[in-house]
Amino acid sequence: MSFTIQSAQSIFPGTLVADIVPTVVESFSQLNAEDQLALLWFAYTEMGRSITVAAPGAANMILAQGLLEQIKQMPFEAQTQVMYDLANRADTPLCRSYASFTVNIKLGFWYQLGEWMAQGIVAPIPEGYKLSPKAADVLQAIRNADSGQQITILRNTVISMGFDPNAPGSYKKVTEPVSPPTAPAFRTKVTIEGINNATVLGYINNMNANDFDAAVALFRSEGALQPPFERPIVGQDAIRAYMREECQGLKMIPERGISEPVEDGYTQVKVTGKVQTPWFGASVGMNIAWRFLIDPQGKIFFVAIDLLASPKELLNLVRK
Ligand code: 45D
Repeated sequence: MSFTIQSAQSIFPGTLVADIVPTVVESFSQLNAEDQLALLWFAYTEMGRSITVAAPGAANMILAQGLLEQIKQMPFEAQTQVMYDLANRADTPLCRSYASFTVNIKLGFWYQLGEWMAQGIVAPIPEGYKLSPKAADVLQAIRNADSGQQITILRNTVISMGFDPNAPGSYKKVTEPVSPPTAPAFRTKVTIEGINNATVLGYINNMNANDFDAAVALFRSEGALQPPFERPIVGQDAIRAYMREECQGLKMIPERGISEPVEDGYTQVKVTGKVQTPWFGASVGMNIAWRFLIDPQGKIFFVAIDLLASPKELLNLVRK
């Protein structure tokens, strides 16, 4: 038997992922636009009491500036309508522009609107707004999640807003400036308890150095990378485009792992640890597993990144 991307997806089947994320995102999507906006406002401001979100870099925000200025000039009613349209995925020019943004620009766009809502420049959530019982349940579910799960829920609700005329999964052009890789003298080298696989260590070290070309070169040409709750991204070019858009400034802090040979000269490796996003820095460490399948030539055939169900899962290195 030889591996396929599909069969590779089920290596280390005992890994418990944070199912709460897709469940809550799905319930959220069934709420009406008023409830959605109010709920996000409550969740975001409650979270902001314990963790701070970093302002996005100016270079990345140039693309959203036009839309933001346009919204800033509008009367409150029109501003509210724009936000409802985004949540309703209405087919408007503004919703189409929003959908063309990269993930970070979408987040930066809402970051700015949130700041302006707090300052009274953009229409706030009406004082005393009462969530429907269903929305209140969704908010409670978010409160019960850990901080890494909370920010993933927030992120995933924001990225699906707007109107995307393209087929889902069609790859958008890279529009953000890419920072140069860290100079060799300044690179960090991780150690992972139980792991000395050069490909795995090289992957993490290159990702931490923002060296996506070197990280991609570790993949087989038709290899795949599967982000949390997403389908695999297949092929070196698609993986590179994805990394430039979504992996800048990530800090990966692997802790421990297990490696074992499987059939046909392949090796499966599971590593657990934390990942920090530049949005929240060290104040949120997401509990993550990487499940690698390395081919006989030492190339990455497949790697899945999972958001773990609980911190206890960091110690789950069982093979089956
Ligand atoms: O609607 O090895 C208001 C990969 C109210 C790659 C609002 C990875 C109204 C390979 C509050 C204004 C990337 C997969 C809205 C590893 C309203 C690899 C605003 C993993 C919307 C390890 C809301 C990386 C706002 C990971 C401003 C796991 C919300 C990265 C802002 C995870 C939310 C990154 C923000 C995450 C969320 C980042 C900024 C989860 C950021 C989340």
